[in-house]
Amino acid sequence: MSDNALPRNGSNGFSRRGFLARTGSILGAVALSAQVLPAHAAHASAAGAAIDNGAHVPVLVIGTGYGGSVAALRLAQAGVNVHMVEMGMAWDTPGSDGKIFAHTTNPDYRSYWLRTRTKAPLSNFLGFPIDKNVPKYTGILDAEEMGGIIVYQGRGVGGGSLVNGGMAVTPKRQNFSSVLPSVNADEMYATYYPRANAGLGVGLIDPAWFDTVDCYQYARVGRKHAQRSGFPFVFVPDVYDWDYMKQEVAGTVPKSAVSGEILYGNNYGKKSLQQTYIASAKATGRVSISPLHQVTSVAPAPGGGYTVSLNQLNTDGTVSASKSVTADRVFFAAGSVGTSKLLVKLKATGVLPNLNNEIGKGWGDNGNVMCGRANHMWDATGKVQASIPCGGIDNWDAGGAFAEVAPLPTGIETYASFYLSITNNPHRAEFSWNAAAGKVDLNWQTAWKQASIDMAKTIFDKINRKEGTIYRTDLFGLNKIWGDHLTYHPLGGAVLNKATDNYGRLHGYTGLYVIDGALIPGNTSVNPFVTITALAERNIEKIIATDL
Ligand code: FAE
Repeated sequence: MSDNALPRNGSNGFSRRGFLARTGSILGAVALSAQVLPAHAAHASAAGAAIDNGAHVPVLVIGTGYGGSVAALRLAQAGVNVHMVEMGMAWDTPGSDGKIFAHTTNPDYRSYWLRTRTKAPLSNFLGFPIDKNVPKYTGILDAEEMGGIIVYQGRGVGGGSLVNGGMAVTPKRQNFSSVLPSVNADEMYATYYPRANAGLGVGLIDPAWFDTVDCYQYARVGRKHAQRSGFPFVFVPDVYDWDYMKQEVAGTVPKSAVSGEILYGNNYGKKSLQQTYIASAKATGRVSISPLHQVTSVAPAPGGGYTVSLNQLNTDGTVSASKSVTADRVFFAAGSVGTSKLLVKLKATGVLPNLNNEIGKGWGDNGNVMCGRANHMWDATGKVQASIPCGGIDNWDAGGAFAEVAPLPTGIETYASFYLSITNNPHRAEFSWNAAAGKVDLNWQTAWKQASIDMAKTIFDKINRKEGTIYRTDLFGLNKIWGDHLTYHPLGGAVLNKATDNYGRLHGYTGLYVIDGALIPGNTSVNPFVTITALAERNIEKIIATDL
């Protein structure tokens, strides 16, 4: 979810009746049935014509998340025609309920990437499991199980911006040298972070409004507890349209954040990449997009450039057509996991043998770990909670943790405070080719999260001691305090200045580039997409100036 995750039910929050119905069904009184797919596949519509078999394009971008969208826009503005290939759907057509995206509380066929059962990040509520059966569909959120960790990723035109909470955080300047050691910080903070923030449409909540509005009571409780224990509480910028949220509260526009939409898409209010970089890229007339096309191979073409193999997907995940196209240049922007998996496979299977031995290395989870605290009755967190977090607790320098105060918008008063911490976890994993299974593995160990738990505890043990409160044990299973099984923030696998040069040019192959979260060595000290965007802005500027 935002960088949060909530079990809820009913389009206007987790109603008491809905909650009872759900727990009843979980207890066996009523079986949860799979929803039925609409007769005709909504959402499969393409943003323009799909690429033809045999086509040649000057630039092909694999993936439509942050890195890919920056590359497409800036190349197009420089006069280069770009084709973007995206394995997920276009997400531009309403379903039979009139909405493009399913509600958080009522996941349906739109919600998960080719799963038959939901895999909510926060799997339990009051100890009861909340997952349910859904039809297999090319839905918006991928809960990709990579050995010791579940990596949540957005699927569709806009990548992670479709599902995330929009928290748009620039790392503190003094931490930047550990985030991207080979990058000039002066340039980033003077030019590329401001450019990224402008391009993304980042804004800050009005602090006076924050102090009064019901839907941020949970965050005010979070602030009070942080400050009473001596921790700084900082407002966190977001790409959500704050004026729109005020109108939601006033009841003058359809509700999204205030009704708890998040994780499976926001129907209103959030400036995803579809509304920002991708809209600008399309407006140049030089960018076209093929949704439901998955890249399977990139190989040197006999006459120069690269041959790119694609599978066109049906909405049940089956392949409707295999295509082969050529491109003079290829940008890998399939996200940390997507780019790493492609490159590791292509190197190991001899398709791109000259890639260097750094491919697949330096992967981290941005130290993500979740927890909840049980408050006293006098510290109610509110029935209505805006799904967009707006503040965090900063104990990075002293304890290695930055904790978002996240919503738990169940629609009932839970007296719970919920947090997603980003921690300075030192562990890095490596992707490798598993020839027997024909797939790429990641050697992350669940036990490595203990470092993150210890860092998060520097905040929450102290708050619990001060407030006389305890951890919630009902959110991630029975008697389980820590959500240590997942990440929302995969980073690394083709690290800048190691697998690539200092601007993302892959070693070994002229005209192949990495331009997404795979470049960042495992941690950004805050939520990552502003840094991914700013780094892409920096790199594409250099590439346009020198390579084209
Ligand atoms: P990404 O946005 O993942 O885009 C990659 C795209 O490539 C995807 O659309 C894929 O479907 C596509 N793709 C992959 N493989 C292929 C292939 N073989 N062929 C064709 N297409 C392919 O990459 N970050 C923040 O900064 N703030 C937040 O509040 C926040 N909240 C989050 C909440 C959730 C639930 C999740 C899952 C993530 C959140 N993130 C947040 C993380 C953020 O969305 C993520 O770091 C970026 O989206 C990564 O950007 P990339 O450009 O690397």
